[in-house]
Amino acid sequence: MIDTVAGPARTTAAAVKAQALSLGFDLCGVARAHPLDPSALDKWLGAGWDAGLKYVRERREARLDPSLLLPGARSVIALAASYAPQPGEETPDGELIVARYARGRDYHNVVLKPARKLAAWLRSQGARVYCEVDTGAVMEKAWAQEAGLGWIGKNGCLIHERLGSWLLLGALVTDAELAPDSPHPDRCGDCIACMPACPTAAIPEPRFIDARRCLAYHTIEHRGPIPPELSSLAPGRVFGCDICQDVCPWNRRPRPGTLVQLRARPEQTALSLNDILALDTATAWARYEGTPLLRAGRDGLVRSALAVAPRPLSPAARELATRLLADPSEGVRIEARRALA
Ligand code: B12
Ligand code: SF4
Ligand code: SF4
Repeated sequence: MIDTVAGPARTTAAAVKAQALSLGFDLCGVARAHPLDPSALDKWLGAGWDAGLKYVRERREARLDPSLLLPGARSVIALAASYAPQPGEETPDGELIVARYARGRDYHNVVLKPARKLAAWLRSQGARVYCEVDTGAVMEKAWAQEAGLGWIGKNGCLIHERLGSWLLLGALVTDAELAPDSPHPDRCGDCIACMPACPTAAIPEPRFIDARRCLAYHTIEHRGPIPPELSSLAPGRVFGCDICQDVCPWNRRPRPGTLVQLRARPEQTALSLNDILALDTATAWARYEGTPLLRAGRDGLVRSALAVAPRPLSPAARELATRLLADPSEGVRIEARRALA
């Protein structure tokens, strides 16, 4: 593809990609900005699979049309940073398992920082840019597939042939006209390993996740008690869930990632149940500030720990849970009652 410069900006796709890689991203691709086919998002919302996540539903139109985020949008720059394990990395002992993406620094900041630097550089080249990571109204997986970074697997995650799906995504919308890459073909083939592996049957159809049944939703996004019929199906998954990615053949030997801040820290990988049951807000902040774990807050972590704690509780855990029957948080009180029942 010829890399041409058009519009107001003085840059090329090749220059943007070189800049993105120098900032620590593992992958960068370009798609032409256009309105997305609304059918998949509308099907997901219509079926109630969004579990009432307000931020997705409320910004439906902007999610589907990048020109509503940036008038005159011409290109979408898709970015990915890998958090694949380092060679020889092992999961330390602990009753509570943290999802892999949450074992390092908070990716919202780690990935947003270089994305903002890339946006600033593009602006210095005369382009206008919309820049958000994760929380913005951008369908990051759809753009990543269209920009050739990988394909959306049946487990609902974007997969790269050599990096697997241990990727965090970001996307910039810009008025710079950049030579687009070709969309990535699907490589799942006949495999369906992830679908029956999901313990809570949260993948009703290939590529669609029913957040109402997904442990990632319940342990990270949701406040309040977790339906016991779900939490009992994946003991120990205290923050997020990786089961549908762990079973994926493309994740068997992924190349390790570049950004050191995303590397797993042992103290954030497997947590001690008794430590979490004894957690107060000040300790939670001191221990987990700057990590994704604080997104659930002290109440969310303690609530999830009680919900997914392997049963029966040890005598020490029972004692701690008994104290939590009088906790100020209603979600914690309810889960403490259930754990002791
Ligand atoms: C809401 C949300 C969730 C929800 C819903 C998940 C989901 N798959 O939709 C919940 C809370 C359950 C969740 C869980 C997780 N999430 Co999340 N989540 C998001 C968020 C904020 C929006 C996703 C969204 O809009 N979903 C609605 C559906 C309809 O949209 P979509 O899946 O993108 O679908 C579009 C395309 O994929 C396409 N499409 C969909 N289906 C089909 C089918 C076919 C046949 C075709 C051709 C196209 C197609 O069309 C859709 C509309 O354009 C994104 C960030 C972002 N801004 O995009 C992160 C994001 C998807 N999450 C991420 C992560 C890391 C996770 C977890 C792995 C965390 C964890 N370990 O616990 C789990 C994974 C669960 C799973 N198996 O997907 C990463 C995924 C990285 C990757 N490799 O794909 C993202 C991109 C965040 C980021 N910035 O890196 N998440
Ligand atoms: S993250 Fe866990 S609960 Fe959610 S779809 Fe994957 S396996 Fe199922
Ligand atoms: S487990 Fe199989 S079907 Fe599921 S995402 Fe991986 S390759 Fe695709």
